[in-house]
Amino acid sequence: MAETTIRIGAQSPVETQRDSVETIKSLRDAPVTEYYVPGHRTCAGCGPALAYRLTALASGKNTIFAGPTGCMYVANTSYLCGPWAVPWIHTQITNGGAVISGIEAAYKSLIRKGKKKAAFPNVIAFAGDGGAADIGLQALSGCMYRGHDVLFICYDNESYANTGIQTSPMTPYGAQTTFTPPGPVVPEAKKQFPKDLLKMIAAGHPAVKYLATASIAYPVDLMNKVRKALSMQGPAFMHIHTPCPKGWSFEPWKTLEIGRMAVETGMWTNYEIEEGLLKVTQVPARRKPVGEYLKVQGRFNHMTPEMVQKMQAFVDAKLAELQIEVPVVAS
Ligand SMILES: Cc1ncc(C[n+]2csc(CCOP(=O)(O)OP(=O)(O)O)c2C)c(N)n1
Ligand code: SF4
Ligand SMILES: [Mg+2]
Repeated sequence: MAETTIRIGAQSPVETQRDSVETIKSLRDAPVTEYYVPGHRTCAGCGPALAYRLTALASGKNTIFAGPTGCMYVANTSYLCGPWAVPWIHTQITNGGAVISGIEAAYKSLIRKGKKKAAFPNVIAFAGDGGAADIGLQALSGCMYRGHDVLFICYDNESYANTGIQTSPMTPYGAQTTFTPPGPVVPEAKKQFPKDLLKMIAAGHPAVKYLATASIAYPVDLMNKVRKALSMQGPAFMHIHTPCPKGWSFEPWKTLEIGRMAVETGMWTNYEIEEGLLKVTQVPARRKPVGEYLKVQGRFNHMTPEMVQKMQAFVDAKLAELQIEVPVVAS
């Protein structure tokens, strides 16, 4: 009987270290070649579309995107047409993490066998909060746990936007969605506070060496974090705050202003965790009360002073956990 050899476990390593990329010092210094180009059908002022554009600018030509179902698939594509000037694949909303795992493993295998001479690519999943924190969480967790050399990005518009603005685990307390209308039974609309997705990934996935939050209102910081995530070997995770004018009910020209206000009020904090060390990357000189952020968005327009106070207490506790001690001062 002929002998069969089956190799189990570690195979010869494949060099996946990418060329080092320079830190971007200011927007003037940012790359100019676009890989997410005009022609899509997202709403005017769409925060997720801006996050995509900035991510693609930072990651450059040697990138493959996987897009779980959501606005960043549906509103970006029409028949045989999409805004990506790099390879892109649609995945089910459930399985962005599984698809990027497969792409990464296939490239490693082809390179190992000498069938692919090209440099190892940046493999990025660009999933909504539903596709990352809820329906797609299992595949995300599996991908991060196995240690694939990929970047998984959750663009957070705080709802299942594409199907009509339904609540997701990332929808803030107090927000109206089509599944959480305020009324006599549930006056606060959404009753729960959101999941802490980054903390979940950080706590339970030892292979992940780099995690970061970012905001489209701080584009240089966002692009540098994408580059840093891609320069690491192994899985990286980013959570990006992406205001959505349609779902949050604000005028489309206020997207950046809303993004900035989220950071200034403490509703969002930009930080990174590298090899277990947490560093806050934007500490506002003074904090605005959360009410200033809430009152400019129609989704919160039913909130009573007591509900706003409950939100303030939640934000204060979160910032205390991050050791941010900045006093709240009304403008
Ligand atoms: C298994 C499954 N359930 C439900 C849907 C319907 N669906 C398509 S897009 C979408 C919303 C996705 O929300 P999110 O991931 O947050 O992305 P967004 O639309 O907000 O950009 C839903 C529920 C689906 N395609 N597949
Ligand atoms: S609903 Fe929101 S996320 Fe979707 S395309 Fe419009 S602005 Fe963008
Ligand atoms: Mg969403």
